[in-house]
Amino acid sequence: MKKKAFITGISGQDGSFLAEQLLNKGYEVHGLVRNETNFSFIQDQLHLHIGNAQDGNHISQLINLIKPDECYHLASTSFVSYALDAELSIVENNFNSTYHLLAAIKDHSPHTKLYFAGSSEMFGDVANAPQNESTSLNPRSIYGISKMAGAMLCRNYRKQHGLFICNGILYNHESYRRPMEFVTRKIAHTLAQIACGQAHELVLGNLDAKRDWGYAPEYVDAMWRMLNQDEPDDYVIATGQLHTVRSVVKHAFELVNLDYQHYVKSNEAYYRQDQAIPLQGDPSKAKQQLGWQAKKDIFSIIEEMVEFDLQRLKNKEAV
Ligand code: GDR
Repeated sequence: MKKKAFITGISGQDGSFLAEQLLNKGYEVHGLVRNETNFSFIQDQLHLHIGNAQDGNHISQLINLIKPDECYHLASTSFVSYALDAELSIVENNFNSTYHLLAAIKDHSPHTKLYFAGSSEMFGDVANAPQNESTSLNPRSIYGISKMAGAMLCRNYRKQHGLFICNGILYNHESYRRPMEFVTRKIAHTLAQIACGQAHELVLGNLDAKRDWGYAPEYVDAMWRMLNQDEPDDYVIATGQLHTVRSVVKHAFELVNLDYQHYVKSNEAYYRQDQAIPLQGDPSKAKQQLGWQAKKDIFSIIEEMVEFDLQRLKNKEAV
């Protein structure tokens, strides 16, 4: 019999790559979507359910109906903001949906294995780099706080109810499917516009900010590997390499033979709070236990993203 997977957030960057990989592995793939918009060329192979991850009754019905072998909880507000007020909706979105899924699995489908999409933002203000699974959580954004709360709830359900739940602690992971608000896609998209004469400048925040960036399709493979171990556990998924925003921008502009210094401006409006010690992951546990290792570096990733956006503009396709 086909294995069944249920993905919340299936229309997002990670959800869509994961759905493709699971279909290729022969899974029956179900996904939760907010509305009936077309999002992917594989849509006709998927079982899509319209609804909201915060609707506890609906989630409970879906889990009871599908009884998936694997559930990937990717739906969340994913943009990191450091404004701590007026952001109750981020906590509600990211925490309540996790609670509803856990309760539904416990009550209706305890054999379901759950993947929770945690984030390096849960580490927040760190004392040391690189960080691993034992590093204390000290989030500094509402997003990080909401993810930490979700991950803690997952750990407790795993321990108290014996459910198979894994927390992935994922560092930044990019692709041409990244939405525009994230820095890599902002760079690729605006550069393509500049190269096609449709824009004249790229305004970014702190060019010296450092990140540990990897490739989204590889990171969703790590999610699947976690759920296909004998025992549930938590894993840091990262490249272990830090690069500055500046080095990525410079490389991107060189691809179209332009000097970034003539086009790129830095505006403090886009600055984030300073981070003395950067978020840099130590993926040794994932390598040892999952046989997983990041392959594509941020420079090849941005190349792919720039090529994609140039092609899209040339074909006059919508973003
Ligand atoms: P991040 O991703 O907040 O790390 O969260 P983002 O791409 O937004 O920022 C990466 C780094 O670039 C710097 N930066 C800018 N960022 C944006 N968005 N826009 C700019 O103009 C700009 N200029 C410089 C930022 O300061 C930051 O240092 C991502 C998300 O995917 C989260 O959901 C996920 O949990 C974490 O990664 C791990």
